[in-house]
Amino acid sequence: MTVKLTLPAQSKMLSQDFIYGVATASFQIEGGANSRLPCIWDTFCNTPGKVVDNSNGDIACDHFNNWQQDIDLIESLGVDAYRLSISWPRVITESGELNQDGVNFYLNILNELQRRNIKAFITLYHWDLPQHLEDNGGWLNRETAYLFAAYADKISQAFAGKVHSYATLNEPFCSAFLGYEAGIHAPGIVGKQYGKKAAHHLLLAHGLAMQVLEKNSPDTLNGIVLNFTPCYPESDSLADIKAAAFADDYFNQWYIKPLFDGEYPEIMAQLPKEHQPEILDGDMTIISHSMNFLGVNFYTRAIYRADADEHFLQIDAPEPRTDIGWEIYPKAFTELLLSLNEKFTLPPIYITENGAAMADKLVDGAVNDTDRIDYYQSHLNAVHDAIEQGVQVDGYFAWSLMDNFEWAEGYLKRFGIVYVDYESQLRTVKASGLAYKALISNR
Ligand code: GCO
Repeated sequence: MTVKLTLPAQSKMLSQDFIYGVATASFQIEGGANSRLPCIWDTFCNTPGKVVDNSNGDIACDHFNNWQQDIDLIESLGVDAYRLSISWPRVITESGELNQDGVNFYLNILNELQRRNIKAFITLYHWDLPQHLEDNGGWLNRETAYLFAAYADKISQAFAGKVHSYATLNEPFCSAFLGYEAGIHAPGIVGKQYGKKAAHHLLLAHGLAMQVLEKNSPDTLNGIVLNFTPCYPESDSLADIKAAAFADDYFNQWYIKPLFDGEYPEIMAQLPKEHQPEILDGDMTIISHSMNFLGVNFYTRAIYRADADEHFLQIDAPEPRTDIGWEIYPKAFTELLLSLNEKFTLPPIYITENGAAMADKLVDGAVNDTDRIDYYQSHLNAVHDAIEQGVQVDGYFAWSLMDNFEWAEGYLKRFGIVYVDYESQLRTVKASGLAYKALISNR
């Protein structure tokens, strides 16, 4: 039974400069929904059948009221950094002005973090688009990219001197594909003609915001957070290998290649015209603005086989799996980091999310989540292996600080290293949280 997290004695991940943190996102933890504008996730949650347990983000972990105690909790874990996202509908009014009450909510948090020497890693967009912008076309409307840059401009001025790092977007793949193509995330739009258009506007928003951050906040680490689900062929057949490569371009490379190479993957030419984004002159230059860091989120891999009708067919994830059904396959993490490092000229990488949903049980005031500790151990090892082979990784964030609203899964899947009782809002540090704390403090 694993109760400890360890790394080889010489590991760079045991140096004091390697940053360890915990991560959250505004809609998933805050609640306080009455004190901000509605966002697309409010609407999605209120549409029957969209969220498994019919829950919503009205209260969530009530971090809106419990934030002080939550910062005590973060400090108690001994982490170097806290990755949080800003709720756009909390800080910007419908007419595009700063909402000072909302800004103050975050300023209080940033001041407390600073006082305790915890670095703030801010994500400007973790999926909670103001609903009034969606009513105007959302990410299918190019204008949203410019409104995002205007928000980034105002908020980065308001936060001056209090932030260590800004990520423009969290996982544009999820916003674009899950939100505007598969329709399983807000705003729930379905159709292949939409996904890549939304993706282009998201990436444009990122590039425009990078220009703003470079001007307003030149001393912070500015970049983006991408998620990767590496694609593996089911067999050695050429057809399966091609299917996996196509899926990789469609789901993964689509979001990183424009950032570093200024172009979309070649498979774009194989997509029907009406599925392609509309790219204006100069867009790719804006999108490929240089960055100070790349955030990488990793949870699992996916396996594909060739398919006569579609370019690829994803097969069911083999065992072992986490409680959300995702295969546990840490080798893909090392291989991902190596392949990104080989394909692109990257700035330093931060692992901005990694973690596992497990079927936790609170027994006698404790959660003995040794399965999650095993997950963390094997994935920390995977990062260590990539570093040993030459990849520059400067930090690692556990997803998540605490159990929270897991999007379309509602509150049924627990990713925290801290357990949340949603009735009492009582937090209990799980065994994994204690192990993470010990790893960090033993450096
Ligand atoms: C993500 C998300 C998190 C999820 C986590 C588990 O960026 O995908 O940041 O919000 O909760 O990934 O699905």
